[in-house]
Amino acid sequence: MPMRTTIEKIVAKTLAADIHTHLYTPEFGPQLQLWGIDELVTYHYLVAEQFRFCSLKPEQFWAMSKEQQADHIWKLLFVDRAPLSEACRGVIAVLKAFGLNTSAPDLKEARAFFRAQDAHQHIGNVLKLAGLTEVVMTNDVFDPKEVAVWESGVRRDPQFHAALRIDPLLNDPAVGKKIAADSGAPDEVTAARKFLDRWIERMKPLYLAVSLPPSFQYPEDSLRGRLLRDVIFPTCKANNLPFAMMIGVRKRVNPALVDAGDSLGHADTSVVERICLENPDNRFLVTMLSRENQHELCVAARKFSNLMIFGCWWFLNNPSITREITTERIELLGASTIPQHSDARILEQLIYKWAHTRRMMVDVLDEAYRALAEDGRVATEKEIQQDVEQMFRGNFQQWVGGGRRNPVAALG
Ligand code: HDL
Ligand code: ZN
Repeated sequence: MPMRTTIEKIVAKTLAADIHTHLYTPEFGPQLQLWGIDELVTYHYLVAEQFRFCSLKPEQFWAMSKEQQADHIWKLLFVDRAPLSEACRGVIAVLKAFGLNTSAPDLKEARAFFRAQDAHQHIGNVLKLAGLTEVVMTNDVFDPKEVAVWESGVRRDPQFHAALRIDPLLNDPAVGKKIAADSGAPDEVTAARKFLDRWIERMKPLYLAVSLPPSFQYPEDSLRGRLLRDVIFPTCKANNLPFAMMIGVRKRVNPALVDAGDSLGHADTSVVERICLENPDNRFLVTMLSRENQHELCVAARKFSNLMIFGCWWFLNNPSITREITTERIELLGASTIPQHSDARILEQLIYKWAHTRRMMVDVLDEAYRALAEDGRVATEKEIQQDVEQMFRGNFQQWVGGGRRNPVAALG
């Protein structure tokens, strides 16, 4: 069997763990658990794109209902022109996966289809179509809507793991002060530790996570610097939890676009190296938003085995760039990284985000194994399977399961 055919077969059938999404189970309610065609077509990536083709002002767009927004975007980006962008192609791929008309003049058929789905059964269908064993949520304990669900004692779905996201605590000094004031603790550090311990106990997260600006520095004479040093790193170590840092986002460069208004910047990768060096017993998951930072991150991961790099985040999740990043990761790090996460906000996005990832992985792996063969060693089917399993699931399972890599037999 030709090498490429073997790779295609293995990549297609190997299930993946999606380590970063914004998805929820139905128990979290319709404001948090997003699915269906109106949510797909009003994804904030498409909200940003539609402003490029019309003269609507943001306030006019936001004044429309969700369905009116979806009808407007569908006509502008999918009917009046070819849906050419990655985010547009994604919606088309989802419609095709469910056998719906990808050239429909309106959303009537799609709306009827999604409305006819049973929420829980639909989740199972989508995970199967996407080739996933599980997903990790992004649980914002500073969102009153989400806090209310946790306090109601939400039923935990074994395929939807929790991740404790703490952006406000680290990026807004007022939040640390408020936690201290509310808890009556003597200072922000003590209060923050108690706050996190309580949420870790309740949520049982697989990791703690934060997104950080390009200007992020450490050590830093700031509340964030003190919280990282005196609370986050010790808390993660004490609970044997990885800490995920997603670095490089510049929030709301155009506030009027809301979630569609964020941008990126080049960050200082030496900060990641310093944090890994100073916290050898902590495990870190890191991704960065600037394409140039991704190459620097590959080199950092060669220096620190407590650094697991993951995903082609956000503006990097486009085939032209994911191919470059995944190739340089394999060239510098072999199969020891987590190539992709979906970042899906709407359930059915899993289908296209993972289909596009698998399409890219086949090309990249085919090139890598061909080069290996030309250099004199033909990888066996078993070795290819082992590499794909490790990248799709094994590396993450090791990382959240304690980080032991191929435990070395105890030295005699
Ligand atoms: O901070 C994050 O987790 C980002 O992924 C943002 O949610 C961003 O808006 C996004 O959806 N990116 O894909
Ligand atoms: Zn995200």
